[in-house]
Amino acid sequence: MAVSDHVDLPTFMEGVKKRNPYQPEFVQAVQEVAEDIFEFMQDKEEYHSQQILRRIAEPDRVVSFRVCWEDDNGNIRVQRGWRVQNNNAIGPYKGGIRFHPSVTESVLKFLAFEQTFKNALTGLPMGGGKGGSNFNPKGKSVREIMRFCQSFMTELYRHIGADIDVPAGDIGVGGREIGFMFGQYKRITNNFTGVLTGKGLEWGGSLIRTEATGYGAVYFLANMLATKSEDLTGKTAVISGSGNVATHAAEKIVQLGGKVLTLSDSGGYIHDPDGIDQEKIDWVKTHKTHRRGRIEEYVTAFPKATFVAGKTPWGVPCDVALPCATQNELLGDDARMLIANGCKAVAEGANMPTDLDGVHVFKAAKILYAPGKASNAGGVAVSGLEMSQNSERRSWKEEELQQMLKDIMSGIHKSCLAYGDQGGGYIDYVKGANIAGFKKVADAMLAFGVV
Ligand code: NDP
Ligand code: 2IT
Repeated sequence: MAVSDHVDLPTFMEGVKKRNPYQPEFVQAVQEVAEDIFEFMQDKEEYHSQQILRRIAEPDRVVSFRVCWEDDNGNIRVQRGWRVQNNNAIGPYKGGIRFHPSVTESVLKFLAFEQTFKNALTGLPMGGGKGGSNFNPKGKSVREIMRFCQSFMTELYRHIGADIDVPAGDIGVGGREIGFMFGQYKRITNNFTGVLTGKGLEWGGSLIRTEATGYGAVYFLANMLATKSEDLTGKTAVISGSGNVATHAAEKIVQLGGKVLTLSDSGGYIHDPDGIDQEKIDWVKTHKTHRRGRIEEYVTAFPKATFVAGKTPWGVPCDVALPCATQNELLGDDARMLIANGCKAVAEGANMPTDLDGVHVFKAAKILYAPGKASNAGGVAVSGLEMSQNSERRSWKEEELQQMLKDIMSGIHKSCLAYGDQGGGYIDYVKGANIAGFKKVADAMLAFGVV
């Protein structure tokens, strides 16, 4: 018997913890997946003997580099940059770039690991990767952001390529930053290629990429509700975050007849009992994206709303909840509070917003609960469609893309049902997503042998 054979879950996790000291986010993400995969693998000898999960939980490579830039006062600033290339069994590495002071190797490793399963779920040929820097864009001038992005790309360019690794946006990286990075890539390589997604429409971007993550999360939520013969009409929604994902999730909830009660940022949350309608969402988009303002100022523009400093919005009673800000923003007690207040469904727009305690609470309560790797996959899915359009050197129509996004989200929902249906009307979407994503990557890895 090979030495690898049939270690149990606690022994496997001991090893992960030992090999990744001081990387709690990465260990957490692996634990959440391993809990389901160990059960699934029980009678599947080959996955064990070939150590497939052990190999997926060890990034293909982690590139770490120094990023020097000069601020507007002439000071030399030094940041850390990374690209984690987790797994390319089913396609080129693919995943966003995050600029936030909380970025560490652990955070990017968890995100690249999650991305591997998420990208597999989309049905498109994309492997998993993630990159970023501990650079804090808040309070920086546009020229400083540009210089930082250029410096970041001056190293990153040698590790990426349209058929190698295709980055995109994430927290702190939107269309403006993608523009600066694409400009620098093109300048260095003299190569106009689909090496980044989330590009502007004039230079290779795809329609609906900006909206896709938030819209996709709400399509997934609607798919879950439909299993109970329900829809979003008249439902109240609590949303965290006020960036790309949160504002587009809010927009789609409103379009489908729901009422959005909250949005938030790292300063706290706003609660608008009248509902955050399209006009108010447009105000938030302009305020947060163009004016780089704080959500707190919402109450000045819309005085019926209240602002609660330093808190997350999970105590506000609602029918559905969408955490769309960041990892570990919804803890076990928040999950218990949501359920006590009658929340029926949770769809994660962010990556790993719910901590392990919270995940277990949602599973035990058997509510409709979609993990980010399933419900926020719409963004990377449309990124995949942007890659296809770039390869074809053409742009598809908005209606075509809208339909493809809906179909992809329904396809992910079906995959979750295939592996997560527990009988008695309960679907464990976490289990369904983990197994469906794992199986596709694992079977490709088996085909390649020991590499
Ligand atoms: P944005 O930068 O557009 O917005 C991030 C939002 O989350 C802001 O409101 C921000 O508040 C808040 N936030 C960020 N970090 C923290 C923190 N540590 N504590 C509290 N609030 C925080 O990012 P996105 O909307 O693109 O990303 C949000 C989430 O969605 C992330 O988890 C990301 O990985 C995930 N995601 C994004 C996709 C995309 O296509 N963009 C695709 C799939 C997932 P503040 O302004 O105060 O910083
Ligand atoms: O977490 C994610 O899926 C993203 N930030 C989007 C990645 C992408 O390549 O579009």
